[in-house]
Amino acid sequence: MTKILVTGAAGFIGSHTVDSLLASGHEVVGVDNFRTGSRENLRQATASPRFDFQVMDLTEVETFTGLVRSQRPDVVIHLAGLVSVQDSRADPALNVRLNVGGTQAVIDAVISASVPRVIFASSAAVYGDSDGFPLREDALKQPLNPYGEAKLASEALLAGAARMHGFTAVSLRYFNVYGSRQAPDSPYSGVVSRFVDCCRRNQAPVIFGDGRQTRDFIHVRDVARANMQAALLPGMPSGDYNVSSGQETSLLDLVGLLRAMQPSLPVPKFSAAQSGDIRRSVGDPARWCAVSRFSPRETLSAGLLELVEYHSTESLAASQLLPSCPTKL
Ligand code: UD2
Repeated sequence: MTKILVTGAAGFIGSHTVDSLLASGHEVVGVDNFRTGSRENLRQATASPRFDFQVMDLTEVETFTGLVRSQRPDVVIHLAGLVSVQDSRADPALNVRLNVGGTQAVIDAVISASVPRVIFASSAAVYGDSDGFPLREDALKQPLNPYGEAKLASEALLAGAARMHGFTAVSLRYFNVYGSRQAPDSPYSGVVSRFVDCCRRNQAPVIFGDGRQTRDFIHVRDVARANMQAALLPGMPSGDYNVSSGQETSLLDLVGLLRAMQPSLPVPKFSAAQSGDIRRSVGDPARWCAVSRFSPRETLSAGLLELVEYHSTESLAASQLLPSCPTKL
């Protein structure tokens, strides 16, 4: 049994990672400050006697180092951070404090507690306006926002510390992650969660731009499995790895898949393209596949169908619980 400390444990990717680790029989210490994560995401995990949870902010460096020193995990999976690209633009200093400062706090703690391995949640945002598709790890890195810059800086800090102090540092560059527990209700939510929510409401999805921009969608269970493999594989080499499906899907294709599942979904509306939007994104997963024998298990159509069905069952259950709408309040 391996003991793994997960930062950002109550978040979208964090909670799925915790669930996978517990299901495989490991001991997990979860840390989260609930800035964006929720207790609800940890409902399954908290039922396990092998799960310990601490409400904590990584930027309280001494407290966090104290926790890592007392728990002595075999691996730290560092997923905590400012997750919104828009927030990183609105408040670049907060982005540096949470996304670069948070990584430095993890580095300080693992050195102090002699933790032999760190897995870091990096992002396809490090490539930004790159070329040569599918993107390989050595592609040009030109982030288009402070979030991508902070991920790139964190990768460099971790790799440097790993070389100097002799631990293993693995940065996993997730592409567009989708799946359950991704909030659909913020203007900054991922496109899949927003469009699936449109299915639930039977409302027209709004496409920013012409819909020909592409993304590489990867299911959160595949990402959780990649995190677990990176944490547990014997002799895992330090380095940067794409965690991607290798499949390039346009937004028009995404809407087409959803309309095939739910023919009543209204045709999409089109709105102005978002500034700084990436035109093409698809990652080559070959490096990670070679190290881990990883191949994504979840196809986009099966993953979407599961989400659409999950949300329709949820809204049916909610409508049965709710009293009928009052005509006047
Ligand atoms: C995603 C991640 C970001 C970072 C980046 C890496 C999310 C929310 N963001 O940004 O954190 O990792 O990838 O490159 O996961 N769109 C619409 N209609 C909508 C919502 C979005 O047309 O209602 C478009 C949007 O303009 C973009 C595409 O859909 O062209 C994907 O948008 P996104 O916010 O899901 O993800 P992205 O790739 O901008």
